[in-house]
Amino acid sequence: MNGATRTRLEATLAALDPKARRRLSQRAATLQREARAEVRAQRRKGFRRAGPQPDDALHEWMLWALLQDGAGEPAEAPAEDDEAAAHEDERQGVVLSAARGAAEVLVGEETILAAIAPRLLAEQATLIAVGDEVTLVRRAEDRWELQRVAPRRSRLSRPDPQDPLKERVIAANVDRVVAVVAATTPPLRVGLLDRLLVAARRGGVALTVVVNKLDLADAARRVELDELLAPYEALQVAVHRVSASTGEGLDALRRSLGGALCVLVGASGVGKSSLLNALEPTLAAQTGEVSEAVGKGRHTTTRSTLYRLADGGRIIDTPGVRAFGLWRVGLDELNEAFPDVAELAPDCRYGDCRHLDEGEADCGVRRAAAEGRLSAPRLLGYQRIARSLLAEQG
Ligand SMILES: Nc1nc2c(ncn2[C@@H]2O[C@H](COP(=O)(O)OP(=O)(O)OP(=O)(O)O)[C@@H](O)[C@H]2O)c(=O)[nH]1
Ligand SMILES: [Mg+2]
Ligand SMILES: [Zn+2]
Repeated sequence: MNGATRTRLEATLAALDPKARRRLSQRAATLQREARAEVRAQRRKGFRRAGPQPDDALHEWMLWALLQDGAGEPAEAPAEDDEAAAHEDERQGVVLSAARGAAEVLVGEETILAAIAPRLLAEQATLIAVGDEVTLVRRAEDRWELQRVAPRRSRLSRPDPQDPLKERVIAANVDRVVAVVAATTPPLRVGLLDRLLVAARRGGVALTVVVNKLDLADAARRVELDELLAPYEALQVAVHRVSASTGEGLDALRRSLGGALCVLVGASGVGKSSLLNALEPTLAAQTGEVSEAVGKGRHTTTRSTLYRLADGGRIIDTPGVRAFGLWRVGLDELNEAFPDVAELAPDCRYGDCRHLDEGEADCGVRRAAAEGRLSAPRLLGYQRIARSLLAEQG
């Protein structure tokens, strides 16, 4: 929490009457106990939970409890006009796109460009994300300010590429992450799919895989793709094989996405924007040639944007990603995204086995891979992410 928030919380705490203070201190003690149990259950070295740590003073936990009650919010400036008028000048909407300091917000059928309240810019741990449900307040005839963000139901996040200690929310309140890969080029990297699966699960969102550019795949490549994708289908991840160019497979995809809010994610040049245009030909999102330049970081789509489809569905198109860092993911979350690996862990001799190398004797997971009961790419995929998580934890 920042200094201003802390000052407000301390003031609130100091103003409490003895009875309220006692109640708060009991609640804080409960929170602290729960946190201690949570950290114990993690049993991971270096695990840090959000908020105060179990060994922090009870005072910190009391401030934390107050923060949960919303006491950290600055008091709203008193309305200049009367209540009714103030309410007339408030609107609820959904963020279509956001840039530094301003957001395009869909309010009913109208798109409003609103300045983001300076308080939010300063205090929000993570900036406004596409898909956020927000409240706008009118500041002048033609000037709106984004004042509040509703709690997010789900999110797709990764560490901010510029500041890895900050969360970057790519899309908020989405129902489905659609991982787009290309049948031929750019090359399909299973590692990116694995990471998107972990991030989607972590954010409480279902994953769909779309293999685009099927028109470019010959029979042999199609068989290869089937083999690569079989483990995901076995995990109940929906896999669609489509071509934005010929329209093959698009009807089934459109049906399966239904009226959901989806976010398209994948490498640059796989055809995310082309897919969007193919699903809704009136949109004309900008697409680009796959060229040498792609490898040098040229992206056609440069800002995440939410588009509406005629059937009521909504799709967020995002700029291509090259790598996908994982936000607050530990081995437990990794296991959730690799249930085929995790279900073999009881066969390992040691309960804390990480299934990484020869140093870990009698590993049931590696044995299963050696005997062909677990596919080698799945084990490798698991190990790659597990190693990077352990390296991050230091
Ligand atoms: N043959 C073929 N080409 C496709 C298909 N879909 C897209 N393309 C081409 O692939 C190139 C890249 O498409 P985009 O839609 O711009 O890719 P993107 O994923 O949005 O790329 P970024 O915005 O940079 O992340 C364009 O030249 C498209 O014409 C397809 O189904 N078949
Ligand atoms: Mg694009
Ligand atoms: Zn093991």
